[in-house]
Amino acid sequence: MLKFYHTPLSVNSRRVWVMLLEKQVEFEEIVLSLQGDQFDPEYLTLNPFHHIPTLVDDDFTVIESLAILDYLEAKYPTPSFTPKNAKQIGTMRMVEFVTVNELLPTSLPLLKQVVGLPEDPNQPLEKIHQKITTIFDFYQKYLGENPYLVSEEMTLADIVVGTVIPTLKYMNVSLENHPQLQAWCERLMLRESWQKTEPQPEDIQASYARIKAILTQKSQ
Ligand SMILES: N[C@@H](CCC(=O)N[C@@H](CS)C(=O)NCC(=O)O)C(=O)O
Repeated sequence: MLKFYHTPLSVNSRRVWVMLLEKQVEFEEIVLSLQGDQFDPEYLTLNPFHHIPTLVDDDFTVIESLAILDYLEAKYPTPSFTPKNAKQIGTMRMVEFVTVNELLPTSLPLLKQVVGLPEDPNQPLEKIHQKITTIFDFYQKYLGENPYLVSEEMTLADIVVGTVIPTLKYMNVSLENHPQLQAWCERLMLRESWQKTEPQPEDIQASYARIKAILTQKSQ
């Protein structure tokens, strides 16, 4: 059976968790606290970068959440979350990479602030919010009046963006100027996979000290 090493509050984990539930595959869940257990020698043999998520499928180990999504998509093709059309595939990948390479790094200073780390004077809040608006405009351009971001059906792009955006409210990022994005997000959140993996506000708040410790270690 698949073994899924993860931490429920992590957005990097959640996209894989949602995918496993959407595919309805059986898996064993191994929860890491990230309070040192990610450095266990046994875990480091699976993931030398001491990160979650990690997926183990018998003798094959996959790290990096986007690679895990691709692996699951290839191994369990039904239901499919990859379009067939070249432009749609290109759009799906763009949206996935914009999320991990633009949205997550841009919102990191907001997370740092929420967990109580000092504000970086080189990254004023106004500029961060402007950049987030640019990213939301980008998503909304592809969403238009469609039910999903890149096609009539849900794709990996919806899973990747749709598991990050709901966490941004904890960083005071609002969707009020992006009503289509807001409606799309609310629709995704009605799905069982989103509801089962939705972090509880009290768990998020309780995790701030742990996130602060991880972010402090990273910047040293
Ligand atoms: N690019 C990786 C990022 C994984 C990642 O940064 N995971 C964080 C939690 S969100 C982690 O495991 N941090 C623990 C550590 O760095 O020791 C992916 O998408 O899987």
